[in-house]
Amino acid sequence: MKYGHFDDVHQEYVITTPKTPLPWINYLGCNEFFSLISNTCGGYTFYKDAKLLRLTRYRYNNVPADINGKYLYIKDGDTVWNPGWQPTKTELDSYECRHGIGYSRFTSSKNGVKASVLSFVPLNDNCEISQLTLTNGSSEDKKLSVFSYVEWCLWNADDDMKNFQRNLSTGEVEVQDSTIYHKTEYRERRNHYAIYSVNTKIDGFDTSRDAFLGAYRGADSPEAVENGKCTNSMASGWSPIASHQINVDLAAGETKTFIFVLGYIENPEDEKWESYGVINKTRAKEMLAKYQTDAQVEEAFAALQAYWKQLLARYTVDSADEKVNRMVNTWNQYQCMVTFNMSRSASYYESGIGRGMGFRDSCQDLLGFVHLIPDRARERIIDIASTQFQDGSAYHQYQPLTKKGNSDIGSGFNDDPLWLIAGTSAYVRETGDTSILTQMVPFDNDMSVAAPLMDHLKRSLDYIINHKGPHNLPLIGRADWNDCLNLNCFSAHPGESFQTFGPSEGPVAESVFIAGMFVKYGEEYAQLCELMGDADEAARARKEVQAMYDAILKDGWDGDWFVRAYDAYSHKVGSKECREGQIYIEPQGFCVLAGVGVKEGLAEKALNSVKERLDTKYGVMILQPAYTEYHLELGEVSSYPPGYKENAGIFCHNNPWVSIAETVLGRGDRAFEIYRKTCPAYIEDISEIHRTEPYVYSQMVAGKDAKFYGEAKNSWLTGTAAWTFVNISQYILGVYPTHQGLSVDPCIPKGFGDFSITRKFREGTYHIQVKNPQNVEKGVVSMTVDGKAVDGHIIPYEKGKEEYNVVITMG
Ligand code: BGC
Ligand code: IFM
Repeated sequence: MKYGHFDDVHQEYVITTPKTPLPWINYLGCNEFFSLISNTCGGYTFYKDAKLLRLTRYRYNNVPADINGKYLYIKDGDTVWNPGWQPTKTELDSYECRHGIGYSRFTSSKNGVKASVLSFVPLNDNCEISQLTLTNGSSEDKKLSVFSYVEWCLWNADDDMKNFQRNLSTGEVEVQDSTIYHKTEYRERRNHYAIYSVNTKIDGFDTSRDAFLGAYRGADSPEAVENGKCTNSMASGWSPIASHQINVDLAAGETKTFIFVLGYIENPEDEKWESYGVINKTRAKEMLAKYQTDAQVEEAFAALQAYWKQLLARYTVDSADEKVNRMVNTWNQYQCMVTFNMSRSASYYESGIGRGMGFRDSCQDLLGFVHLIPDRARERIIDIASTQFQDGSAYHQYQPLTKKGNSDIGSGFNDDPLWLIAGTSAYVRETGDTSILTQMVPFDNDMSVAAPLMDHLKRSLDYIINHKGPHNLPLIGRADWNDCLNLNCFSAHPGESFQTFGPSEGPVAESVFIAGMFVKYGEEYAQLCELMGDADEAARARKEVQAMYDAILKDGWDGDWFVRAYDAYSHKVGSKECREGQIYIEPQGFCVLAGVGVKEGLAEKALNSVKERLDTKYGVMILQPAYTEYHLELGEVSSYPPGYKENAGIFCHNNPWVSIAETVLGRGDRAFEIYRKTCPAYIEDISEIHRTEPYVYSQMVAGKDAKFYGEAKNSWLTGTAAWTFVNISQYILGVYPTHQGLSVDPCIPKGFGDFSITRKFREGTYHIQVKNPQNVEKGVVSMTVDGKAVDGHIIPYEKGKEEYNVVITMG
């Protein structure tokens, strides 16, 4: 069942009912100011850091779900309604929400009045604009009142929902003309405040939540709206809000617009006060002056659209498969941008107060983002590397505002170091910019101990080399990519604090997955060494890679698939020797995509085992059989009920690893089958089962052992976005950046037909036509570049050249 449809022309998803199975959200903002906005106008706003600089409050665990947003109420006689349906939930005569690229547009009507709200964050200002257009489509003149409503968060969102003894006494506001200023905390060391303004004279306001809503009421029935009159309340402590009242006379057929601006302002120290206690409003007024007229808003909106157009034009495909075109050209790349910006911090499943930026997560997000804005990728790599320790290990997370490693969580996830090589290699292959490798980067953010980035990568590699276990496989530490495989740490309560009172032999658990990563990224590191003219170091790395390869074949192979790990007692995990959890997806995908076992014929066996044992109609499960009991020696993985999350869920993130692995073997049909099963555009018509947004990937779909088999959770912020984009763009469609130039080597399903790709790469635009007269799955028989035959399938990069016309013939 569908709750809307794709509009490919406008690159929008059109939601036609507010009653979607779960809130279906969008993200506004590209740089530092962000809003989450659901299809019923729920969501919240923050500047840079969802935990530390939260502008508006969101209410977690609320019933009904998704309450608190930026609401507009329309009072028409006795009827009060919202263009996004919530919170009044007044039945609408029509409703539509269009989630677009960096904007959302709501169009609804009630009793002859049509309201359209366009919300977006303009490119160069820290604010969200909501342009309300009201049209009286009835034959009578109307006297309406419009009420806006946002509830301020007292900045630190974590403290905001805990520290009531203090917070209920700190709230402060100012009101001047049509602008409400939220200045809580300004009187201490702070230099920031928020504003909510509208471009017209107002007929009243409220800044006290209790005054606006009334005692014992919620946002679904504000007393002020019911009375048709704000109370001009001035909040002092308690819960400050911002509400404007605008009385609107709307003649039959007439249209009026209003521009609401929610903004964040930072004043330098010397401009803080107009007079003590009265904030300096100059910068706020300058910002507001830019968004006073419809023409200004239209211009800002056009600029945002143009910005996105040129970004998404960096990789486009034109094939006979409209779903592939739709995902590649729009939604997958869009989700890559959002995950790059948010890491795993703020979504409807990540509270924004828990995690900051993840080390491994952000490195992987780079893989799907680096072709869009390489400069921002560069900056991110430096930020991430700056949280590395001198021994090559790394903080698992860091806070985006401070960019400092998070010591509550610390380090010890032994896959982390290698992801830095992955991200850096992707950046250098994309841009050819080797200057990043010589840039001095601190350890643990301490500039007095710094080293060139290349040295950081060496330490990443050496960390693995220096931390091997009894089978010469990498030690897993607290966990590897699979956070829940806690083989050394027996956590008393799964998911809570880890205690390392492991077995007396010490933390010797090993990971075959990290071994596969080492083979892949050890080789990428060696290539970087060669680029830097260090042949000796490249040779050293390759020798280590070979040793790891051999160790995998010796002790990481189980007969029909790769072993997952060795636990702290050196027992196999993910082996036919186990009663449950016999086969795991991660080492099958990653070892094979790294090339392990290909020439020995093991890779094919491993992938056939995946198909036989892990495949479902909704995607490939992470392991089988599911753990039915809790295992102290395995940790959190066995804490989930069977079929959910890391315990036999369909973890979408590593489905592309298996799909890529299939392309390594040249099996295009199977690679595409795996791609298709989790692909949002392909499963749109089972939205009542899948439930999360049909335009983006979710982290997990419940596996076949789960009660709600096929139901997705944790949409938006997942490494699935980057990895599926890497898979479809670089392996299936086959346009892969190498240090020498773009390689084109597709691996497609039979019957996919000819297709063309336009790809911006360094200074050039590549127009690539792929012909497949023999209908093969893989193989390039010839290539011409600008009409001239070129051997192989790497388009030689020519510095400064702007246009390349390439024809590839498969066969
Ligand atoms: C979740 C994982 C997550 C980890 C770290 C676990 O409870 O299941 O998906 O990565 O916590 O936050
Ligand atoms: O790899 C992790 C990721 O860092 C966070 N989400 C879950 C994944 C698998 O455990």
